[in-house]
Amino acid sequence: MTNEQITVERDGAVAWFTLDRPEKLNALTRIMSNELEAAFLDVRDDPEVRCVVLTGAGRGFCAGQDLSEFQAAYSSGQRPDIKEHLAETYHRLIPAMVDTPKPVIAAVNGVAAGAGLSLAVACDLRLASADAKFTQAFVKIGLVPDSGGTFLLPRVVGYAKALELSITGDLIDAAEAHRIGLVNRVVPAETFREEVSALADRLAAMPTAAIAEAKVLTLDALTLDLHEALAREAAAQARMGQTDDHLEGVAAFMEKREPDFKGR
Ligand code: LHQ
Repeated sequence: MTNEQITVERDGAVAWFTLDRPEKLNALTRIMSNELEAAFLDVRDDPEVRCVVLTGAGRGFCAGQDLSEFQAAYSSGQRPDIKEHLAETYHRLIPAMVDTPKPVIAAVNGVAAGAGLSLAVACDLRLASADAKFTQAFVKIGLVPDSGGTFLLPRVVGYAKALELSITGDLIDAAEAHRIGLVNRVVPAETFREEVSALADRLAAMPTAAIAEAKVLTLDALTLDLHEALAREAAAQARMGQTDDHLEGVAAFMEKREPDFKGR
C-alpha cells in the first residue's frame, strides 16, 4: 500500500514508521491516523518484524490533531463534531498500537503535543532527543485529553504529574520528561538515530513472544487483583514454557553462550 503521510521502512527485523508532514510538525490528519493504524495492523502478524519504531520527520515528533482539518467549521462559527472524528481515528489507532505484539519504541525527535503525546505514551519505550519537548496541549484550546491521554499518561508518570500536565498544558523539555519518568532515556540529537537503532536491534533479537505476553500482562494487571494477576501470569508462563526461545535461552545459559532467539 502506498502511503501519503507516513513512511514505512524495514531495517532488518525493525519496522520504522515515520510521520511525514514535517512542515506542520507532523500534525495528525485523518489520513495520517488511518495510515498509521494500517501500518501497525500490517506488522501485527508478520514474524519478520520483531520491533517497531515510531518517529517524526523534520524537527517535530507530532503536534497532535491538525487543527486545520476543522477549519471549515471554525471559520463559519460552527462547532466541530469531535466525537465522530475520534471514533474514526484515534479510537482505532491507539488500540492498534497498544495491542501490537512486539516492542514499540517512540523515538521522540522533537515536540510531542496533544494527541502526539498520546502516540508517544501508547508506545512501550520512549527515547527522547535532547531537542524533544512535551505538552498536553488540549487544555490550551479548551479540550480534555483524548486519544488515550487520560488513560495512558497516568500509567506512565503517575496520577499527580499526569493531572498537572493535563490541566496546565505546560511545555516541558526532555530533561524534565526524563525526571518525571515520561521518557526512558534522553539522547544527544547528533547520535539519536544510531541509539534508537541500536535499542531497536537489541529488542528485535529478544524473545518476541515473551515480550508480547509481558506487555499484555503488565497493562492488564493494573486493573486486576493479585490472585487474578497470578493466574494470568501462570497461563502465560505455561505458554512461554512451550516456546523454542525458552529452550534456547536455557541452553545458551547452560552452554555459556549468547542465545539466538527466533521470536517464537
Ligand atoms: C499545526 C499544528 C496543529 C495544524 C503546529 N495543527 N498546524 C482531537 C480531535 C479534534 C479536535 C482537536 O483535537 C484533538 C486532539 C488534539 O491533539 S488537541 C491538540 C492539538 N495540538 C495543539 O493544539 C498544538 C498546536 N501547536 C502548538 O502549540 C505549537 O505548534 C507547538 C508547541 C507544537 C510547536 O511550536 P513551534 O515549535 O513554535 O512551531 P509552530 O507553532 O511555528 O508550528 C510550525 C508549523 O506547524 C506552523 O505552520 P506555519 O504554516 O505557520 O509554518 C503551525 O501552524 C503548524 N502546526 N501544530 N496541531
